[in-house]
Amino acid sequence: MKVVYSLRHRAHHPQHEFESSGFQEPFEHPERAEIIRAALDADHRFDFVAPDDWGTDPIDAVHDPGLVAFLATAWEEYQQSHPYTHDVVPDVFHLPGIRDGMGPAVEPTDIGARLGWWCYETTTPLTHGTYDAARSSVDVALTAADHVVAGDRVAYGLCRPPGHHAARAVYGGYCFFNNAAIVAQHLASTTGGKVAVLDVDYHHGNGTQQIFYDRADVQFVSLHGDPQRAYPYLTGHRDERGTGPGDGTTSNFPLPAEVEDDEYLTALTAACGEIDAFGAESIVVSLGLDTYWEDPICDFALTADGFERCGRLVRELGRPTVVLQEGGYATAELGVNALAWLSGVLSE
Ligand code: Q9C
Ligand code: ZN
Repeated sequence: MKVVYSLRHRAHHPQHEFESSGFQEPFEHPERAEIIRAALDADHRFDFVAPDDWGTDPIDAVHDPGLVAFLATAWEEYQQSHPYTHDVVPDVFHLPGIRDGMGPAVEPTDIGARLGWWCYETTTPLTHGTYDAARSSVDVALTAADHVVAGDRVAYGLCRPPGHHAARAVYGGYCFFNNAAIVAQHLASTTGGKVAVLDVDYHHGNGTQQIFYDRADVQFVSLHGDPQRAYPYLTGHRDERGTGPGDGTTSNFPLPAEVEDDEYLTALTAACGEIDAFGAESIVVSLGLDTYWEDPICDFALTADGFERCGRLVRELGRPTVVLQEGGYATAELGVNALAWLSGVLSE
């Protein structure tokens, strides 16, 4: 299996994460990708390749072009008023209630205010190298997709930063550009066939769901912690099924805390059944490993053996598959867990 990896991910390295009303050590840090790289590198079944440069057009195909333009210069612009700031974070957010009954807001010009226009929460700092890392993550994803278009049954993009919380015009949840959505759009437009995104990160992939919510040709299927208790709280309920031409092409499986391998695999079997019934010709997997029992910020209870079984189920769908890394914060176990999931998807 091809593994697409770039060391440019390391350029995104926040010092702090403002979460639960305090500064934490960032959960999303460079070591995550390096642990996975080392585990796959030591296994002869994986061939490492470097990403190609895809430019910004595939990003603008799913995001507001203003988001790319903003992220390209925001960190440097912020330094003019706040020199030597390592982690740039908004402090005033654009919530619709602020202008309720007075018509829509217009994008402010102040850089601090623009941060809260394009970003929806406090745990996703911009650092000096964030834009470069986020661009490289997109390149990694698209290059993995390219190998699948060229005939590989499956390829893995070791994306970092992750992507599935980035919506059309806002970033957050450790995500800047929605790698999975960019790949799904690329596959849909280059192959002309139906594409399914299977999102197995612990957190609901709000960004991916939103981007394809009215689309008949791209299906979004997600298993995740119930938004009643789990980030991002506002999306991922069972009754969110798509809209307009996309009515029925979104499927959500919110799950209870402490869900174990067997119960999870039952839900994943149902999710895969929906992909089969939709008739997807290719599959993009948003692979979060934060469903692991020891994950420090989530509450599922999957094991490495469970991950291997999950990979096998996806394998049984028999479609060309692009697997993209999303979350997973039990750092020491990430290599073993990624290897387990990918071994499952490689099985015969
Ligand atoms: N107190 C991914 O796994 N923190 N993103 C929520 C709630 C953000 C997770 C804090 C979690 C984002 C890709
Ligand atoms: Zn997650």
